[in-house]
Amino acid sequence: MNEARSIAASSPKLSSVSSGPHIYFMDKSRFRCKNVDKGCQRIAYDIKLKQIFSRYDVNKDGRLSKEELKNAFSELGSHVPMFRAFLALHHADKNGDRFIDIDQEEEMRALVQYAAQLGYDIEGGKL
Ligand SMILES: [Ca+2]
Repeated sequence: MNEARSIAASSPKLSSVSSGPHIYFMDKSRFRCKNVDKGCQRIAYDIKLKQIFSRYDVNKDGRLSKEELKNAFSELGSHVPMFRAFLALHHADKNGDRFIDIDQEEEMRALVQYAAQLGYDIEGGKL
């Protein structure tokens, strides 16, 4: 009897709590998709690209070799990943050591810039 009463008393509260934030979240995400400006989307896209490239430093030496770049461009959906790796090095290897240094801002920015202008669709985030 006591248990039944406490369930009855708590269930309206539970349903209002569970539907409330859900509706709020849906509204919020619709708002976000429609109104965030392109600049913010571009920043998020660049960050994601940087994360993808960083993941491909498989030997963890802090830099991306042509082979590692090839694998990254392959994940990004390139049909010619070796060619893209070659061109990425051409664009972004500023000190000419044939690697993209992940910790070197200038090289990573140039790499991300090169990849971004190719317009890869990363998790539906094509720009
Ligand atoms: Ca370099």
